[in-house]
Amino acid sequence: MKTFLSLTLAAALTVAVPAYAAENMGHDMATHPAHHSPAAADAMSEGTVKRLDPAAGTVTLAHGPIENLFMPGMTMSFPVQDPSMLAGLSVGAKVRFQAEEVGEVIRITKIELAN
Ligand SMILES: [Cu+2]
Repeated sequence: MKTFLSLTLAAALTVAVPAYAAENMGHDMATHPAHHSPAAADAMSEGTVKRLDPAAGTVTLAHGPIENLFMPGMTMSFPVQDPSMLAGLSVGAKVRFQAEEVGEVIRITKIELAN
């Protein structure tokens, strides 16, 4: 009887552990795609320039997920920290950028051409 219980327990664990791990992995990949990146804290987000407004100091980006802001991909306008950061950018350019939330305002603190 003791042997039977041990085998049953071992079988249950063998099945339960991989199922749990697989479920967790799926969750992570779906909601936090860059979570395990070693440089996640200051990772650059990616985007494409859709519109530039140097007078207003804003750039509209179609951006991918912004990990540090928990923001999914979308198209939106960002104020930049300094309008001079827009120099060298053009509509259609692929960029990497860092966006930070200061108070209630999200600003781009770094932006560069991706290639
Ligand atoms: Cu956004």
